[in-house]
Amino acid sequence: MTAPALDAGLLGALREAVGAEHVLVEADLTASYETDWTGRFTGRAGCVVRPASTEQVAAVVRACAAAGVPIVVQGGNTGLVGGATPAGGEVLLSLTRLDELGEVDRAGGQVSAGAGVTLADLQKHARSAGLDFGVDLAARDSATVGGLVATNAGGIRVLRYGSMRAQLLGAEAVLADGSVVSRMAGLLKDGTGYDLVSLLCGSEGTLGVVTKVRLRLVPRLASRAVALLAMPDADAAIAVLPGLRERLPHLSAAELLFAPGLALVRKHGHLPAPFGEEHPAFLLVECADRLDPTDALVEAVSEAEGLLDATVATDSAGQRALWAYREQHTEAISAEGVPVKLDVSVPTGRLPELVARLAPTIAAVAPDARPIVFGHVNEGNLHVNVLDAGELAEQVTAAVLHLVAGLEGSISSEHGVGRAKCEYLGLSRSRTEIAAMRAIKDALDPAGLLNPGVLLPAR
Ligand code: 2HG
Ligand code: ZN
Repeated sequence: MTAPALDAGLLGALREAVGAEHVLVEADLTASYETDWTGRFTGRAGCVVRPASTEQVAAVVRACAAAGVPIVVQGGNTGLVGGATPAGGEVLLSLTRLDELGEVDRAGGQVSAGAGVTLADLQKHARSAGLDFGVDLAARDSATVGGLVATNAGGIRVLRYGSMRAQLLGAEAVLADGSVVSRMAGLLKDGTGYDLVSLLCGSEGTLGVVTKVRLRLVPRLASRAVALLAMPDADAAIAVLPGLRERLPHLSAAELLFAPGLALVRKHGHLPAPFGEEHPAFLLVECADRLDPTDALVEAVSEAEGLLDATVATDSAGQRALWAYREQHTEAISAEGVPVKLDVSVPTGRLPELVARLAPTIAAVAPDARPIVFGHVNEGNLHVNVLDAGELAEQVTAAVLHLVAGLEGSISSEHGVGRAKCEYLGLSRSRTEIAAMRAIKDALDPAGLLNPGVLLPAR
């Protein structure tokens, strides 16, 4: 695949904006930006540009706008829906050099972070000031703040702190014409009209390039207890959660996993079995508090109905070992093959029905496919990874997403819509909503230069 050649005038303007060494055109330098983490999405960029400030991003966007060349925005390249991979010929704007972290405002419980700061660095920074950041997820070492905002990322602590949008107190962004909006004061109350910051969150780079954000921090809760509960089936695992939530005000995570996913994690991660016997379904729960939450967790777990077995870890090595069973799912699945990746949610009351109908729905269109299901049970959010679907990948996608829509669910819970799901957006959003989204897109990006082909379906 040869890179579509960019106009020499545009390349010159980009080099002037960010410095020649930060405009990459050679295939061996651009390759790692052009294929997504899963290997499912790939495309040649006209070039990769690596700005280091909002001003440089604005200069790049102005140059691209003048030349009429579209832009794809990328952070840590950990996205799972092709939203940050070029389709062909775009300028790929990599924001990883925007990695500045401001001083933690302990009085306000806030911090400013550049779009290229990794989640792990943000967490470390907050913790060094005695606070913490409310969003956490397995890709923490590579995923960047900009990508978390673009997708309104969720992760493992939504139960306690909400998704990325709930952490966002302000943002700085470059709009499609190169103008800059900056709302970084971190106001806790602001009733002055449309909330552009909130609108940018979840817009997947289609309305503006977020370069910096102001984030809410949460108290640092250093005492943790983690339990893995073995359950007879999904229904029993799901049914346990309301009781745990009521009894454990410090519950901070509740994750669902099943034997097939655990088997892959054990195989590829070379991990021992968590229990002496094999079990069909598991709930991983964590409590976090200032005082040790172990006793409360043990008591609540011992009263859980349908429990087949349970193990509780109080030291951090044991806790990491239990979390590995859940967090290594994505990598273990990828080590096995390139899966169909779906990320769906349903109203929590309908979660048992979704779990029950998934396997037969997939088997009806792809009898040899292997579904691996896991997820965030409190939000009714399942990650449906399907291995060995082969040429039936699109049929599997359509079947699962229609099933979810029939249960009043969302075709994308926390990974975004990207290129992968945009043709299915109408299953979760009405014509009126999509028309309103298009009107917003057309108003802010009339030439359609920002992430074309992502989020909104073709007209
Ligand atoms: C997780 O919860 C991530 O671990 C990734 O959202 C899910 O790989 C997936 O399907
Ligand atoms: Zn997830």
